[in-house]
Amino acid sequence: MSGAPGLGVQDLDAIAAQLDQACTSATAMPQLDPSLTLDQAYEIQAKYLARRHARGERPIGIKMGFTSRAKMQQMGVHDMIWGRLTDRMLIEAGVPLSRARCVHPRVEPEIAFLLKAPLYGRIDAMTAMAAVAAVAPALEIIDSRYENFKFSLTDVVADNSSSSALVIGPWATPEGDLGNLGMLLEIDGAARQIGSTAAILGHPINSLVAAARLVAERGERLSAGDIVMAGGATAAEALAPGMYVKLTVERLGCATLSVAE
Ligand code: OOG
Ligand code: MG
Repeated sequence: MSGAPGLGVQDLDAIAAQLDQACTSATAMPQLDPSLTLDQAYEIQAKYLARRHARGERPIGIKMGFTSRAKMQQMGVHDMIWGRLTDRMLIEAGVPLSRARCVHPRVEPEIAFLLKAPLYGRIDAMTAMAAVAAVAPALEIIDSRYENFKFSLTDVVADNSSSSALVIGPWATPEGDLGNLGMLLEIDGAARQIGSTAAILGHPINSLVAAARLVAERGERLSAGDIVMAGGATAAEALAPGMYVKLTVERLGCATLSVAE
């Protein structure tokens, strides 16, 4: 048993299996029991990912969520969260996203960090930056497994923070200040979101600082070779078949995605 009365290990396993099933079958499910604690939600997330790892998926890092005001406002959740990334989520350049494999996918503009050293616990921004091997423009495809993309903090954490897929643009060694780079998200050639890396906790490195602290709270660590997604800088945009998405980040270049049926 762990956490709140009434929800035992069995239940957490069952919820993890239900989320896994919702994801693999691309079918929305109802929100979870509101009495779940945040600890239990992260436990469900770990159990859900353990199922995916048992099927051969490899961990590649983590994603941060709700690191910008725009994202908090869009979803009505005001606490930072994190989720686990696997190699199956990576979309190679030129490979389309299959809409049919998602419940109701959305895309958001992000920055990805690639680590060259482990990070753990309370660190400062200088330490975090020294552990960064490369940065890249990145698109995150989020796909809540809950009906109508509606969730509470514990719901979304259990659902691996809506992780679905990601596209990473060209990696570059970090040069100059990353703190206020323009970000333009276009869909089919029309500007849909315009922002700045400054929207991510004032500076995207602060998201890496927070990531090191938040994973340590769960007894985990970031390792060399890990990818850390800093979180959406703007609100997310709904995806439909036929769309072509392009993110341009000042000085870092582009990440693109096309959506198939
Ligand atoms: C939850 C995931 C949030 C971000 O970048 O803020 C997130 C969601 O919005 O469904 O990925
Ligand atoms: Mg995101």
